[in-house]
Amino acid sequence: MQLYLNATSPYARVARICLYEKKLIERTELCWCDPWAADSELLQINPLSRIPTLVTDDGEVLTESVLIALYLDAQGEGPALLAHDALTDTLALTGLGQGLMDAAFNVVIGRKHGGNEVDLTLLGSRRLKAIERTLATLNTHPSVLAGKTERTLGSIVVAVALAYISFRLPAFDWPNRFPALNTWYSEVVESESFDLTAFE
Ligand SMILES: N[C@@H](CCC(=O)N[C@@H](CS)C(=O)NCC(=O)O)C(=O)O
Repeated sequence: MQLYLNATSPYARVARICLYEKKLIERTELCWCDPWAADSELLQINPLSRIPTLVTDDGEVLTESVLIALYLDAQGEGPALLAHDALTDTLALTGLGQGLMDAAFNVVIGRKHGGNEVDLTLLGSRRLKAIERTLATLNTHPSVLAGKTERTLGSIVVAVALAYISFRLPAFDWPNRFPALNTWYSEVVESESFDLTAFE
């Protein structure tokens, strides 16, 4: 398999973490790329020019981090990332994490291309408020309060979104403001899969 990625994309990091968790990393070539480049190799296989993009051993091209994670879950070894007996819990957490990641990523891209004043626009302020509300929701989420720190699709996506906010939007200062979430996060990320994929 081949995974197209870079070192700063939270979506690509989810896919890479899943490769480690499912013991598929050795079987995968990592193709480092710039998804924003106009004439990249990535563009030849994915018209959206987005990462992560996974090329399977059969030559199928998969996009969307969560869909790639589901494919890897079916292909690899070890505990299920989306276990049937915890289906709704895992999907609920995955949705919150993916939404948090989308809001944070759009704030970062908005500021990069439109300056910090983008935060004052209707969309900009909606995204910032969405991040704030989602952090507060996660801080009292039943899975967080119950200390469910197994690495599932849900906990992985949420933890990567939180790591991305620390990396790109440190002013949120979520680890100090949401201590229960920080305790949960610290346990989820205690693994080779997170250590070896840190944002750079
Ligand atoms: N919903 C997608 C989002 C992927 C995405 O937006 N990736 C960014 C990098 S963080 C990208 O490749 N952007 C390039 C572009 O949009 O042209 C997923 O979950 O994989």
